[in-house]
Amino acid sequence: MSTATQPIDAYWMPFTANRDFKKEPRIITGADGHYYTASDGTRLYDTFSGLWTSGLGHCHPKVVEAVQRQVATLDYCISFQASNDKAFALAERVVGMAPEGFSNCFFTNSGSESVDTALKIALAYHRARGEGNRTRLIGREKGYHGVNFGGMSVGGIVPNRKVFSPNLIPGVDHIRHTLNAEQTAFTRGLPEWGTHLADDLERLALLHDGSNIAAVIVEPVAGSAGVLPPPAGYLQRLREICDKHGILLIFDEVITAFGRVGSAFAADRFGVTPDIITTAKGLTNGVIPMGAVLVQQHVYDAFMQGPDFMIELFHGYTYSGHPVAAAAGLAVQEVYREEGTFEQSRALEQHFEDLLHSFADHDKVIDVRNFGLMGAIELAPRAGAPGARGLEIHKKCFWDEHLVMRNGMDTLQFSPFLNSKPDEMEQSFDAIRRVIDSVD
Ligand code: PXG
Ligand code: PLP
Repeated sequence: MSTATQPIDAYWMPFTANRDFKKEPRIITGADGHYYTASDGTRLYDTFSGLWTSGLGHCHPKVVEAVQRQVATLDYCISFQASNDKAFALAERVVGMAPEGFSNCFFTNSGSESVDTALKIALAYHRARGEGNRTRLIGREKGYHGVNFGGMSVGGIVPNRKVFSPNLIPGVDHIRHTLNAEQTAFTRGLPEWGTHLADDLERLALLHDGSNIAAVIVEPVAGSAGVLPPPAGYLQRLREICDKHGILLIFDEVITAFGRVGSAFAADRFGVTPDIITTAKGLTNGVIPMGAVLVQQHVYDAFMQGPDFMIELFHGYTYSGHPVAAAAGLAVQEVYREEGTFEQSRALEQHFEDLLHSFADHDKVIDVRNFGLMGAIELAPRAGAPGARGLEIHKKCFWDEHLVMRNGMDTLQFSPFLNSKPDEMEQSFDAIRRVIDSVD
C-alpha cells in the first residue's frame, strides 16, 4: 500500500517516524474544503483541520484569489526600514480584534518564532524599564511552545527536550501541569479540580523573589500535550499572581486564537487578559506561513524611548510581514467576519463534545478531554509499546476509512473545522470507533 508515485527518500520529515512512513507513504497532492486528495486519487476527510491550522477548510476561493492577486502584484518586499501595505493593514486588523489594551503586532513566520519573539520582548521590556534583573522565564510542564531554543526551554514536552537538555536556555523554571486523571478523567470542558496548581507560580516567586521573574508563558488550553483545558479559575489566578509580582503574562494562542475556542482569542473566552499573545496557524488559515505577537500598549510604550533614529528592538525576520502572507491573513480575517466563523465554531461545540464523550465507556479509552473545538481521546497504551496503538489507528484511519487523523502517542487529537458539517463530523467519529474496535 502506498500513495507514492515519486522518489521520497530525500525529504527528512518533521516529527515523523521517517523509516516507518517511507514503507507505507501517505502523500497528499490536493485539498478542497474539508477533504484532502491523496496521490492515488483517494479523497480523505480531514479531522484535524490541517495541523490545527485550517479552520475554514482548504482552498477557500476568496483566500486563493487574494493570494493569487498579491503574488502577481508584490511578491516580496524588504521588511526592515520599509514595508508593504498589506502588513500594515493586517496589523491594524488583528490589533482591532484583540482584547482591550492591545496596541501593536510584530510579525513572524511560525508559532515557534512567535514564542521566541515574545520571550525576547519580555526580557527587553523589563530592561528598558530599568528592571534588567528580571531575567527568569517560567513555563509549564507539558507546555508546547514550538521547537526553537527559547520555546523548547520554556516548553515541557519531555521527548522534545531530552536530547537538547544541556543546551536549554538558562534561567527557566516550570510550574506543574494540570493533568490528573484520578481527579478529572472524562470531564466535559473545564475541570473544577486543579485551580490551586496556579499557586505554583507563587511558590517560584517566593523561591527566586518575584522581582527576578520576567514572564510566565502558558497555553490557555494546552494543545500538543493532548488537549488539557485549564481548571476553572486557574488562568485568573495566574493573572493575579503576575500582577502581584510585576510578571508579564504571555498566552501562547498559536492554536487557540482565531475561533478554535469560539472567540477571536482564548483570552476573550476566559475573560483573562495577558500582556502578550502569540499566534500563528489560524492567522492565515495555514495558507501561507505567518505568526504574530500582539502586545499591550504598556509593553510597546516601554520600548519607544531614546532618540527617534534608534532601532528600539534588535529583532526581526527577513519574512516578517511578508506581503503574500499578509494578503492571505487579510482575506482569511475577512472570511471569518463575513461567514461568522467564530460563531459557527461556538455552535458546534456541544455536538462535538457529545461525540467525543460517546467514547467514554469504550474499554480502550482512559480519558476524554475537550474545550471549544479542541478534543482528545486518550487510549490505554499497549503493554511495553506506548504509542503503537495510536500510530496503528492513525494508519488504519488513513487507509481503511479515508480519514486524516492526528495521534500524539496514544492520544487521538481532534481539531474539527470551525465550519464542520455535523453529519461529516458524526461519520468521522463512527469511522474512528470502527478503527478503535478493530485494533488490539
Ligand atoms: N505554540 C503552540 C501553543 C503551538 O501549539 C507552536 C507554538 C509552534 O508553532 P509552529 O508553527 O512553529 O509549529 C505550536 C504548534 C499537535 C501539533 O499535534 C501542535 C503544533 C504543531 C504541530 C503539531 O498538537 N503546535
Ligand atoms: N542566516 C543567515 C546567514 C542570514 O543571512 C539570515 C538572514 O539574513 C538568517 C540566517 C536569518 O534568516 P531569517 O531572517 O529568514 O530568519
